[in-house]
Amino acid sequence: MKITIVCYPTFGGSGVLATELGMSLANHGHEVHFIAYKKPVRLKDSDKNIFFHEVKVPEYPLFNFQPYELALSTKLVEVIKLYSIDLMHVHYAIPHAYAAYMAKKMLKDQGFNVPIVTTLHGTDITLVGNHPFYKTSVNFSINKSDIVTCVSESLKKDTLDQFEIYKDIDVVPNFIDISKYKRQQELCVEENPDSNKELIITHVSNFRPVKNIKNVIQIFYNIQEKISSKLMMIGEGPDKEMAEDLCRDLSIENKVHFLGNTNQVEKNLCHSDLFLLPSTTESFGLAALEAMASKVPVVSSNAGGLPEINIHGETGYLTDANDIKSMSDYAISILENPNVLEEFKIKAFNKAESFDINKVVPIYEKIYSKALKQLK
Ligand code: GMT
Repeated sequence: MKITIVCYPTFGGSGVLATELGMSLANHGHEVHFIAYKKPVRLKDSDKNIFFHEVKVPEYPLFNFQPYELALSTKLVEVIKLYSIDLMHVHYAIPHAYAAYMAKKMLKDQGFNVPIVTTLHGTDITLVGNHPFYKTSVNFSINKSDIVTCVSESLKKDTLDQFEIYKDIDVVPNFIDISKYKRQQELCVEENPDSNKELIITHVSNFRPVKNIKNVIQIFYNIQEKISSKLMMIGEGPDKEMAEDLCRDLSIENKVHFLGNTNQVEKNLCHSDLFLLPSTTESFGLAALEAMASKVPVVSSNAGGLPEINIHGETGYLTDANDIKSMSDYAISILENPNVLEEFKIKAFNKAESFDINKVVPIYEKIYSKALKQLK
């Protein structure tokens, strides 16, 4: 099959997932064409069957805002015709599903019939998409997609509650390549065989307000009072400076390391003992799943789809997003006893295995076949 994947090229979960999916489809022999405004950060150059097409939006003084959707739909039409593409898979409704619908209409006019699969990721529904400025268009483009998928049962419910959707929505969970994490764990043990080390707590995100970064720092503050530990903060984003200030105010700046963005999160996670994710909204929590695949238990909020991944009392614990005390107590209860920690690590990894890439990518392949069949 020849597939175009439209996604955000950034470190955010939707772009990461779309890139991993595309690379896996290419491994399965499909021809995959990524379309984005920049090369996706996780996309490897060397992969065969993979193409990248950049959407360029030239500056023009009349435009206060550059018309990205226009440039994207034009690029879709061009690529689909040039490479005889069978199907568009767009990740994140805004503005990708909207641009795909325009492309589909233009192509139809020229005698090409190309279906759209839209995957909803979270903030496109729960935060941005339902804003009155966008809602009508988001609702329209979801309904006009040939197949709609979303990444958790919780996001499906939110979508049906907040929009008027008359299409079926298939839940296809996010995934990880468990073999990659297993390999990394072996390397980590070789590099650092001494297990009597200071405990490492990790947080990975885009440091946006929904990630509740302030709580990550507060929870770590409580942990380090009882347990010798350090905190690794991975990512970049608007609340980073506030978090750095808070660390200084609490005099823990020497124990908190801000590492910036990374393309190889598994290398940091394999040395970690606990992952914190107190988000106020989280449709799935790919970062939590990546931690679990690295044998790291998760203390998280119970928001959105997190309870579908993180199992309370088994792979970690869940509380309300602002219940700093319970999160701190739960974290300490896992970390203070090496046997308990080991048990949580094993269960976290076992749960992550159920989200392995080999289980999930074939579901997308079936969905593509269904979308193509529906055309006939
Ligand atoms: O978490 C973010 O702010 C980034 C956002 C994105 O669109 O990349 O992540 C969303 O999609 C991920 C992949 O499906 C999910 O794992 C995240 O839970 C979801 N984020 C939110 O719902 C806040």
